[in-house]
Amino acid sequence: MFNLILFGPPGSGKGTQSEKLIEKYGFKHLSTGDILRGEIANRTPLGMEAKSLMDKGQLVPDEVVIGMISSALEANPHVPGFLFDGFPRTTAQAEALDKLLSLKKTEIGAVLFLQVPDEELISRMINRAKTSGRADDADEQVQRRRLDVYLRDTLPVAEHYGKIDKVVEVEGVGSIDEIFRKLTQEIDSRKGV
Ligand code: B4P
Repeated sequence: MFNLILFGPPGSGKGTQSEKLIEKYGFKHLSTGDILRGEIANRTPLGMEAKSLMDKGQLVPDEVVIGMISSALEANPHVPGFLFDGFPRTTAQAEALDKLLSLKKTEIGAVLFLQVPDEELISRMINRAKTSGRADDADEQVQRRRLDVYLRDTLPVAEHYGKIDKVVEVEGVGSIDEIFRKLTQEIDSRKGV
């Protein structure tokens, strides 16, 4: 089993690249953002709680997302690997993920870290707002808050995995295919393809 974290700031292209990676490698895609937006669309109590936080650019509580990931791991015992997209977003989430994977006798193979400058991130979110209908994309103040939350709460996750030499920085600016090629090179060299 080879498990991957696609890591990077909001709007860095994690969702975009995940779609291509799951098609190529057959990973089970676990996007906490997508799962939460599904809960919102279904108007579940969890979705309603998450929406008010997400619309403000804040993170959903750790115990909620850890519970979602734990259930998803249980529900998928026979997959070639998991692709975590948008998770972990805090050190507490990373520590919980490590424990959950070790119970399954597996671990994170690599953390691919998409590098994109702030101004490019803002411009991508503004563009995505035109089609996504996402409240967290539409307002520049919320976009800036998401970047602040990322720097404060999420960047330490890269330090967590850096200590065990799992982080690989990948340039996230350029064409989607070019970035995909770089990601697949890194995966293939680690999977031993
Ligand atoms: P997410 O759904 O994870 O979304 P994201 O970080 O905004 O975007 P992503 O990096 O996937 O960018 P995309 O490919 O779409 O999070 C949303 C919210 O959910 C969070 O703010 C938080 O509130 C909550 N949440 C999620 N997970 C959580 C967790 N674990 N804990 C707590 N809260 C959590 O790309 C962005 C845009 O750029 C797209 O329009 C795309 O077309 C474009 N693009 C992509 N690649 C490009 C390229 N190479 N060049 C130009 N444009 C490109």
